Order: sequence, then C-alpha cells, then structure tokens
Amino acid sequence: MIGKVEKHLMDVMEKRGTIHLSLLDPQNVRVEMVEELVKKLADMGSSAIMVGGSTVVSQRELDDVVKEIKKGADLPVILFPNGVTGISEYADAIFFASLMNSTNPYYIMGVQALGAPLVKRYKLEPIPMGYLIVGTSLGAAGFVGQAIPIPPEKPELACMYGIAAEYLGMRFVYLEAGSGSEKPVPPEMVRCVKKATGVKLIVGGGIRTPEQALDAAKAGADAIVTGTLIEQASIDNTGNLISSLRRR
Ligand code: 1GP
Repeated sequence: MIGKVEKHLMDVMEKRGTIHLSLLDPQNVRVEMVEELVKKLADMGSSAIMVGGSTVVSQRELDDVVKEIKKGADLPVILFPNGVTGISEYADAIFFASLMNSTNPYYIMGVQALGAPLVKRYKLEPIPMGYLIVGTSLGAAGFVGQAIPIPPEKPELACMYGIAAEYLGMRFVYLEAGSGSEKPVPPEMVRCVKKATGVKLIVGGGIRTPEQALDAAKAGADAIVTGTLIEQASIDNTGNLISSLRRR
C-alpha cells in the first residue's frame, strides 16, 4: 500500500521533475545544529530528510536527531537504516531496503525480518526499495553490507538488478556510489536502469556539484541524495545544487 510520504514524493516528482533529498547521518551532525540546518534545507527546496548512516550505533542519538528535524521543518523524515538500530519511532517513513548485491543474506533479507515488527509497532510507513552499491572500491555502506559493488563501467549489471527489484515489487531503486565517494554513479548506468524499469530511481554518493546533479537528473534520476555536501557546512552549495535541479 502506498502511504502518505511516498505519495508526497511522487507528487513533488510529478510537479518538479527530479527532486532533492537531504541525508543527515546522526554520527556526523551536531544535534544542536540540526533544527537550523533543516530549516535552511526546507527553504532551499529539499523535499524530504533522510536519516541514517552505515555506522549508526545509538538509537537514542538517532531519536534526538529526528526530533530536532521535526522542530526545524514540516518535511517528511525517512529513515535510511543500516540495521535495527537505525529505526526511530519519531520518523514518518522508512526506506525498507534490501541490499541486493550483498554477499550476506543478513543484509538481503535477515535484518529486514528482524526490523519489520518494530516498523509495524512504530507505525512507520515502509517504502520498498532495492539498494545497490556501485563502485570500484568499497565505501562504508559496501563494506558494512558485504557487497560486491557493481563496476561503474557495467551499467547492464545495474539494469538486471533494477528489473529484478521491480519484479519483486520494490517501487524504488537506489543506486549508491557510497557516501563521500570520489565519483558519483555514472549517468550511463542511471539511464540504463531508468530505461529498463518503471521504478523511481534514487541516485546518491559523491554528488557535490550542480553539474553532477544535473547529469544524473538528465539521465533519469527521480531523486538526488546529498549527505557530505550538507555535513561539510556547504549549505550554500547545497542550495545551488537544489536550484539547478529546480530550474531544469
Ligand atoms: C550516501 O548516497 C548518500 O548514502 C550520500 O552520499 O555523502 O557522498 O552525498 P554523499
């Protein structure tokens, strides 16, 4: 069933084209800065706030960050968990993701089963997603999730996974180059998955400039995620990136 947050994302995509999602990692942001930061991100036109990171260990810290986000803006808060500790009752929704190219069944379906009852108890809206790690080396997400990253020069491999994700009923696919990655997911790969599927395509990892965001958008990304850019206090750069998407 499609819930309120997913509907909101679809509506803004319909209205604006490619949207921007802000990612806050509770390990990398100071909780006292969050409210102000989120206010700015909302003013700049970011469409939702994702919260999570590969190394989140404290549910209490996560809760604190989510509560501050809620004070800052009326944007949906979507969990982007690394495990069961990445679930907060104060969020609105959760990217209920399977790390499809993990080598460990725990990250493909084990942790999802462990977390599902909690998602239900907290009445979080689950948004089904196929999560794919792309790159030539392992970033934190790939390392923790024991993934075999999809080689950037092999878009057809991402395509295969994208089609499989769609056939499994996932409505979103996330192509992830890894937080802070030197290079973003190549546009050819974005284009290939977009052409082969009807899923909503999220692209993130290593996107720092309006040009990189536009390249992904032109290739068919429905949403661009930036995390590092926001954390590095480059809030103006984030604003420029969001405006460039909105001017398309
Ligand atoms: C990481 O794709 C996101 O999961 C964001 O990456 O930190 O490089 O923006 P960056």
